[in-house]
Amino acid sequence: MEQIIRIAVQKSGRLSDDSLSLIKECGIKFYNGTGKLKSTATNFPVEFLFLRDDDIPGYVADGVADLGIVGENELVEKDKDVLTLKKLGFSKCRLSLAIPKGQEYPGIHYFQGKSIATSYPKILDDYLKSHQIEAEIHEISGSVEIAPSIGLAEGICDIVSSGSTLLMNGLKEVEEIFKSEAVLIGNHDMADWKKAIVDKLLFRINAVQKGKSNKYVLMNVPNASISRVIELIPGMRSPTILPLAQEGWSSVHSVLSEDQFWENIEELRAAGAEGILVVPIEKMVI
Ligand code: PRT
Ligand code: ZN
Repeated sequence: MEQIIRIAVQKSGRLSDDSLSLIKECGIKFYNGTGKLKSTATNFPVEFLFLRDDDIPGYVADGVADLGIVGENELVEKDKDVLTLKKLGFSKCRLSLAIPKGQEYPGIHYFQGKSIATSYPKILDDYLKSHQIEAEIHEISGSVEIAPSIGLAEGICDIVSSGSTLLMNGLKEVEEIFKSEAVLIGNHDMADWKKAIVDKLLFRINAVQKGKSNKYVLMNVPNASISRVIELIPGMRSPTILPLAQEGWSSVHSVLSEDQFWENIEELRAAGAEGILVVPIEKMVI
């Protein structure tokens, strides 16, 4: 039998583009024709299943898929026994409680005895219990934000990203109850040969993620300032220093996180660095 693992990804929705981009950035090539439910990579032992996100935790728990990419909100709500292998840093959002904007909000006890509409009854129930609030949970599968205006519930618990959906529906966010981002999940009982493929994939994902959070920077520095500049941008092992054609100057190359770069930019300029270039890194293996 061909040794190949299966990854479940969302067929179409807010997770799918970033999931597929990550896989492509890992150098994995596959054909993703519209309407396809399955696709096999041409250069890595993996087959993709394109599914609704709601089904992904269950498919991975049952071993129909070995891995899956899903939002933490969906994972915790479905409460399936799977491994969380890696946070992926995209599809970030929060699950929040919201109420009509004209209402005063004195604190979480506002919800005592109230009705709340949500597609996430488990996460909401856990949250309310942990705050000793008894409320009536109305589970609905979509358009949660209209529930208060049609008299279905007094508040809602829904995913918020920019907040504009709440605003458009005359609601205000009052409690953030859960933070979510896309995660790579895995089946608990994978054979060793499958784990070896998963390790290779995780190695690639790490290289892509490190590359994204770091930048390659180049700058011209007067030789007298090189030691100060090295202190500011120490790099992976140490910066590369190349002489410029103009005497007394060098080109200093280093790798640093984008945050570190912005934190040190003023000091770099004060040390005499000029002609500073910041270049994206595709992959980074340390
Ligand atoms: O068809 P399928 O079941 O696969 O997809 P779906 O419709 O259930 O999910 P989808 O594609 O909408 O979202 C997939 C995952 O993306 C979610 O489970 C979250 O983990 C994540 N995510 C990130 C979001 C959002 N951002 C988001 N903004 N999921 C939903 N929304 C919706 C939210 O429900 C609300 O209606 O966007 C609206 C709020 O957005 P703002 O920007 O107006 O606040
Ligand atoms: Zn869904």
